Amino acid sequence: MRFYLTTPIYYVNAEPHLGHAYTTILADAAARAHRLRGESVVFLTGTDEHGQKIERSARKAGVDPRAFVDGVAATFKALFAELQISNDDFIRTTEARHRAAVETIWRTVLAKGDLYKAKYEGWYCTTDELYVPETQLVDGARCPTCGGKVEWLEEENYKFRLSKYQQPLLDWYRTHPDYVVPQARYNEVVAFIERGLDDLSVSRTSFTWGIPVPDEPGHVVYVWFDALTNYLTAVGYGDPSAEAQARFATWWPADVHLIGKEIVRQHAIYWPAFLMSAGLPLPRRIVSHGWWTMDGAKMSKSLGNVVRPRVYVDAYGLDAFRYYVLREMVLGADAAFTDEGFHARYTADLANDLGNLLSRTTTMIARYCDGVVPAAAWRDDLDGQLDDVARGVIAEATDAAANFEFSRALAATWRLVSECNRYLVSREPWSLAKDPAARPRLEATLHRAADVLRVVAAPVEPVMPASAASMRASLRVAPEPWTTP
Ligand code: ME8
Repeated sequence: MRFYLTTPIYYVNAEPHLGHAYTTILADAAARAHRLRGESVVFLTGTDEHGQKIERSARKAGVDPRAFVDGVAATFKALFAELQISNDDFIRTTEARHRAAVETIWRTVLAKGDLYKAKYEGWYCTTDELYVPETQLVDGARCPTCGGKVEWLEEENYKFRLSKYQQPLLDWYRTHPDYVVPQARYNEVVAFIERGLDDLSVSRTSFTWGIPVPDEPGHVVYVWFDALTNYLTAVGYGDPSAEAQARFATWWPADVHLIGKEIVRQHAIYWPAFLMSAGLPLPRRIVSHGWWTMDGAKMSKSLGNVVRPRVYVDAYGLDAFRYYVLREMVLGADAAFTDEGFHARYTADLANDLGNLLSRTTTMIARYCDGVVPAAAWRDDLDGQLDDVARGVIAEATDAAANFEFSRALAATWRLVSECNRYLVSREPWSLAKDPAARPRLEATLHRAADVLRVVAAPVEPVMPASAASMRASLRVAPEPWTTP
């Protein structure tokens, strides 16, 4: 069993914010859950470092693009280390291995007859690095995706015969009804293809910060054609060594490309078409999530309305931050990040529900049982009910996590935490402890509470690895896989 999971590679025009942290934490939780199920995992993230936007940002900063991208890429790496992201690789599109991969796919697509020279005359959004058809402009001059001002572009390009892949893409989508998650995004993709696909410019000639088009001086590869190829590069594409070829055969196609909803079209239409042209298998699934908003607008580098993860990690701890973002955002929907929301979840879910259950259980085991979890030789209906809830919760959390729905997985898990707190309140082990005749009931009660915590530690682990470890340490139980009932 192998699982190859990717995040978008992030533009290095500015330092990372909550949005980048979120996608990467979500991917990290999924990667950890798959590893806990005994699968071998490649979890890839990285940075997208070419194109006009980056070149301009470097110029604005008064720095050479190479030095500029080195500096910003380092801030992404540093943040991901702080967030304890367990990525297996970090790709930068300015690396030699990536240039080799882009040259290889370019030559393959050219040999297929899918590239031709043409002149592009039209609108371009540099923020999104997208060609914008006149008909899609908002207010005659704004990008429909980011709302920023588009620019008029006239330059010689290579075009990719995207139109040729309209029917193959529709056929693919008809036979893969779960290809893009959630369903609403799938429907948008199919509708977009059905409206008709125009050929797409895939090289640029009015600036130089990019991968040179092979044998074609003056052209650099369009940044999206360059960036999407990163998913191939990381598993060995473009490297002729036997080791790399074997790696590519093992790991391609990717199991999941996890992305934000604004880049579904590039991943669900352009990328599969490039791969079909190159004769390569398509990734198995595209999972997209919604936006973090602030003051009603998408949090973005260009608007500057951003949350810096470090502020919350420093104030509340890393696990609380990871918990909040994964619990708060329902997959596919937007979510508002607020200080009040963060504080409320921190207090209610972590300190009160889970924190109390753990502290009262371990305190009583220490006080009444010399710190050793007792055996359970006694039970009644209340125990049976708790076991039923535990079984249902684990089944739901497992299913939800497999679908990147960590909010649902955590909500289910916390139902068990609350149920167990209620169980303790009904049983009153603190009163049972006063009556020697009630000893079997006391031991069974503490056993069961400890066992619920053991069970809860499994779905907690991918989200809050350190907390799961400390829960297990205080109960003296060994780490165990995700699916323990
Ligand atoms: O699009 N809420 O890079 P990018 C949630 N380089 N997620 C957010 C977010 C928000 N407000 N803002 C950003 C690019 N993200 C390209 C990708 S892939 C071959 C090339 C996250 O720096 C989300 O995952 O603009 C989104 O898709 C990604 O960052 C965009 O990052």
